Amino acid sequence: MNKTIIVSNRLPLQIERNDNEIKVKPSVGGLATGMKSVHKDSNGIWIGWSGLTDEELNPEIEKKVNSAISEEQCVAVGLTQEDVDLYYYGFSNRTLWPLFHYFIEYTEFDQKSWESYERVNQKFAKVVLEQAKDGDKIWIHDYQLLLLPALVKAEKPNLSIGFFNHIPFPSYEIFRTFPKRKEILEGILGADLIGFHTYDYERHFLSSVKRILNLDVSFNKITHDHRIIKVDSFPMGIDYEKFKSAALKHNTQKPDEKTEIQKRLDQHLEYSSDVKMILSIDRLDYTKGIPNRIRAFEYFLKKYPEFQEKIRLIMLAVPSRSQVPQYQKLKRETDELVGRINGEFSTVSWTPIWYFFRTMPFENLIDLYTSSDVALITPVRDGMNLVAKEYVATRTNEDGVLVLSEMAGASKEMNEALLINPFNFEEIADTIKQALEMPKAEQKSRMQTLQKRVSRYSVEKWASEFMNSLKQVHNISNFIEAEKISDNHIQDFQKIIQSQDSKLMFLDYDGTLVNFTKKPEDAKPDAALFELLDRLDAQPNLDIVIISGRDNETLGTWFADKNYTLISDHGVAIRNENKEWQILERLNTDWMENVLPVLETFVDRTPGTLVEKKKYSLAWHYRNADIELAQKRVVEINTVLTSFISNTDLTLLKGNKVIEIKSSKVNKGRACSHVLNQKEYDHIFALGDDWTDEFMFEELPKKSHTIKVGLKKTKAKYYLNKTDAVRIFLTSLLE
Ligand code: GDG
Repeated sequence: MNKTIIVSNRLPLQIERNDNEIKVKPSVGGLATGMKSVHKDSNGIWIGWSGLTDEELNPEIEKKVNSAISEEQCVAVGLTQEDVDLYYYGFSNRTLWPLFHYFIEYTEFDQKSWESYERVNQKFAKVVLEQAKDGDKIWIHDYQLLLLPALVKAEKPNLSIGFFNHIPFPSYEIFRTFPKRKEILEGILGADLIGFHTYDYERHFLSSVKRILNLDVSFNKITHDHRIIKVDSFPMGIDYEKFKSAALKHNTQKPDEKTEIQKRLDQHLEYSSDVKMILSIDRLDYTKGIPNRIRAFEYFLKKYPEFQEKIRLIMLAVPSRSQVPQYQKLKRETDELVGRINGEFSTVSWTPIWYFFRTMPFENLIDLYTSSDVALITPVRDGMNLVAKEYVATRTNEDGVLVLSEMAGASKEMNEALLINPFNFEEIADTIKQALEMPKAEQKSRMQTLQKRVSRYSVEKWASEFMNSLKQVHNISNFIEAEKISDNHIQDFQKIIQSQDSKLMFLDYDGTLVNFTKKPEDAKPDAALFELLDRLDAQPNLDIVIISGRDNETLGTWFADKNYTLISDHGVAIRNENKEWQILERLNTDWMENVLPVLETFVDRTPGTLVEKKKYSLAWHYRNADIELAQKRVVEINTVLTSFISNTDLTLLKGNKVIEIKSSKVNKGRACSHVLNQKEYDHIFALGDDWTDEFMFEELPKKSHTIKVGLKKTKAKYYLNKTDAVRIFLTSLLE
C-alpha cells in the first residue's frame, strides 16, 4: 500500500530524557493536529529531527529514542550540534527567515552556513529515500527544507512530492538580492505541488521563477525539467473544535477550578464595569511587530487618556531563537519599552501592561483568549498567524474584537476583523478605541462571520485539500496524450532507420535541433549538429528535410554545401538537391508596411523585444524582455493585430516567445504535403517543438511518427522532454 511521508525540521514530539530513560510525548501543535489523519490513517511516517543532537546521544540512548519514536510512526534525522548551529540557527533563521519576512538588513549570508544547509538537506534526503517507495507521497514542510524536494525528485522521480511554505514568499525585488536565489528556486521546484498560505505569496514565487529561472509559467503551472508543477494557495486553519470546546468548558468553570492566572484576570475585570483587556500573543520575534504594538499602545493612552486605568494590555511573548543576536536585541528593546510605559503611566491600582515572557500551558492560553475584549495582533510580516484564528474560535459568546495587521496572511480571509497597517500608530490608536467602543451587535455580526469561515477551513480541511490536490497534480503529466518515447520505441525506430525502406524525416530547427539563444542569429548549427545530420543523411534511403521559420537566405547560407532538403519561412520556399530555391506559395507582402510600424511601437514600449523582418513574415521576439511585461504586451498585440488583420489572409502565430504575422496560405503542413506529393515513402518522421509544427503533425499521414519536443499539448503521437533530448534520440537511432 502506498503511504504518505511527512517531512519537517522537527518531529511532532517532545523527548524527555532522564539519565538513561526516555519518555516521548506527542506534540499537540496545529501542524501535528492537521496532519494527524494524513500521518496516522495512511500508515504514514513523519521524518524530522528529534530535538536531541548526535552529541547528546550514545548508541544505547539512540536505540531507545528510535524505538520510542517509531511507536509514534516517526523516523529521526540525526543532526550534530554544528548542524543545529549552522543550518538551523544559521542559514534558516539568520538568512532565510529575515529575507522572506522583508528584513533585508538582518539577512546575513555566510558560505559556511549555506554549506551546512545543503548538507543537512542531503541528510534529510537520505532518510526520505531510505523510507520512500515508488508511488508514495511526500509532503515536505517549510523553509528549513527548501532544497529537499529536488534532492528527492532527482533520485526517485516517481514519488509524488508536495511542498508547503509556512512563511511568506517575498516579492521578486527582495528575493533577487539573495546570492543563492537560483539554487533555492530549483530546490523547491523538485516538488510537484507547491503550496503557500496566500495568493500573494504564490504570485511572488511565480514571478521569481519566471524572472530568475526564465521558465514557462502558464497561470499557476510551471513547466520545468520535463514536468508540470502546480503552485497554489492553501490557507492553513486551526483545530477549531479543540479551541471551541476548551472555551465552552472554561466558561462553566466553578471558582475553585480556575487557574491562578484566571483569578488575577477576574480581579482586574471585576474592578469596574468599564474595565477592558487587550490581548497580544506571539513568539518574541521581530516579524511580529511587538515594539510597534507597544509604542502604538502608548500613543493610544496619550491620545485617549480617558482609557487610562481602565484598559490593560496583556502581552504574552514566548521565548524563541534566543541564540540569534537580533532576538536578544528585541528582548532588550521589549523589556525597556514595557518598563518605560509602565513606569510612566502606572498608578497604585493599575499597570497598563502585564507582560509575560514565557510559554504558557494550553489552559492559560484559553484563559487569556476568553477573558480579552480585544485581540491586538500587529505583525509587520506573518505567513498566516494562527493566534488570530484561535482567538476567534474561543469567542463562544460571539463577542470580542480582532484587530489584525494587514501584513498577516490571515488578514486575507478575515475581512471582518479591524485591519490595520502596523506602521501607522495613528490608525492603530484609533482602531483600538473603535474596538473598545464597538457595540455588542456589531461585535456579534463580525464574529459570527469570522467563526463561520475559520471553523469551515480547519487545519484538517487544509491538510486534506493539499493532499487531494497533490493526488491530482501527479496526474497532470497524463494531460499530454502523446506518449513519451521509450527504449522500445527507439529500438523500433532504429530498425526502420537502418532498413532499406524509403524514409523521410522532417526536422524543425529552432527549439528542436538547437536551443533558443538570446539573439536568433546566434543559433547557428554547430559542428556536432552537422556531423549528426550527415550521419543521418548517410542512412540508406533516408531523406532529411529541415523545415523552419527561418528565411531562405539564412538556411541557404548555413546549409550551403549540404544535400538535405530545406524548407524556409514556414513553408514558403523549398530547396532540393539542385540547391535552387523554388517558391511554393506566391505571396503578396504589401501588408508589411502597415503592420511593421505597429510592431515597432511595441518594441519601443517593451525593452528587450525586437522585430525580425523576414521575406514573407514579421516576427516580434520577446525572449529577452521582462516576462511579465511581455505577457501583458502579448495580450495587447493580439487585440491590436487581430482587428488589423481581419478580412485579410494574414494570421497570427504564437511561437516560443515570439509572435509571427504571416499569410495563412503558408504553413508547414502544406509544405510537407508538397514533399510527399513528389515521392512515396514507407516511413515518415517529424520532430518539432512549436505551434507552427502542429500544422505539420496534423497534415502528415496518420501512420507517421510525429514527435513533439517539450511538454505541451500536441497533435503529435510521441514526445521528447526537451531540446537537449533530441540529439540524444537521433544519435540513438544510428546505434
Ligand atoms: C509560523 C508562521 C504561520 C503561542 N504561545 C503559546 C502557544 N502558542 C501557539 C499559538 C499558535 C502558535 O503557537 C503560533 O502560531 P502562529 O501562526 O501565530 O506563528 P508562528 O509560530 O510564527 O508560525 C506563521 C504558522 O507558522 C503556521 O503555518 O501561521 O505565520 O510564522 O498555535 O497558540 N501555545 C501554548 N503556549 C504558549 O505560550 N500552549
